[in-house]
Amino acid sequence: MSSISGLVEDEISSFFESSPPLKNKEEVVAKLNQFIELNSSRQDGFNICLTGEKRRIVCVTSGGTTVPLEQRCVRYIDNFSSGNRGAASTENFVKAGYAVIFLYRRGTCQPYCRSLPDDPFLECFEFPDAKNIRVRESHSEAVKMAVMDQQAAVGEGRLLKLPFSTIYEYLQMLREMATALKDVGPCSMFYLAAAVSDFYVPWNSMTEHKIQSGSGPLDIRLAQVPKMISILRSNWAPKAFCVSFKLETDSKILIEKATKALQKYKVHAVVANELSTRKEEVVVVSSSGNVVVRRDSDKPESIVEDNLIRLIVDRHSTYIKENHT
Ligand code: PAZ
Repeated sequence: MSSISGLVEDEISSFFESSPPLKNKEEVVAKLNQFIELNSSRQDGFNICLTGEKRRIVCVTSGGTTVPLEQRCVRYIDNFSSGNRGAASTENFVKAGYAVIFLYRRGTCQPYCRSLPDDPFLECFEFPDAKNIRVRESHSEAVKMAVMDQQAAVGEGRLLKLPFSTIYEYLQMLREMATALKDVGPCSMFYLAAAVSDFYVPWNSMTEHKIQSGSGPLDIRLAQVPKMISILRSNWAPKAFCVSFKLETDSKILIEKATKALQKYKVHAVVANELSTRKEEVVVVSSSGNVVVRRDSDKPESIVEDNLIRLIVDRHSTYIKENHT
């Protein structure tokens, strides 16, 4: 694996050095280590395991990062992502036998909750009398399935959920995660579906207090966020299988941009998707060619992630076979 240039490394170091430290770092690291230890000691013979292979662990990132404009943040720039892709992919990875670290933006879509209404508490429950609360008949099946599936995944130690909001939190957590997963080697995977800010206001050039509106139009200079995929691949977790995502709104440039990302960051696959059709189809771009993956349109319940994760799991199996020592 070729290492990244000194310039990129300097940019990455200065990003982290100037970031506000993660508030709950010890807690995050402890949860991560406990989860990884539990799962990498398991050889539970689930259907995709190779002989002697440990349980696979995937880190799924989901939702958009925010860029604060003030240190005591009132305003921020956001990145579009509902978190649907990450949540649906997590469910499919758990079903395929993986342990999933779900790194998600606070408030975005959660695994097993896709069939629930937007405001489940207010819409799913009713009070037959002052002392009791119960699920409305119309939602009982969806609530039962959501609760059972989530409790099973967490109970079996297959799902760890860690929230972020800002670009600073996301990248620090990603680094902790990659470092913690380093020894899991080829059985680990990064599935980077989060929509990560490309531009940000460096913490030390950010105003502390709320920007005042009295002084006319606002000029803000945004710095470029260093691309962390390169250091993830070369230093943090070089043996992990790595899938990144490329979102475009102009379908004419999508495949070209995804192909460039594949070559530049040396990931194993790039999932290319166009904003308006992302729930119908994606293209998996890799060195073995481009594969269009579609939702089964003849099955109303089908989602594109069912077929996407099947393909990614297959590719990961091949990668493990080729890299297993
Ligand atoms: O979260 P969602 O289901 O609304 O959308 C998923 C997505 C488009 C954010 C994801 O598939 C993706 O492409 N993420 C990477 C975005 C980027 O290029 O930064």
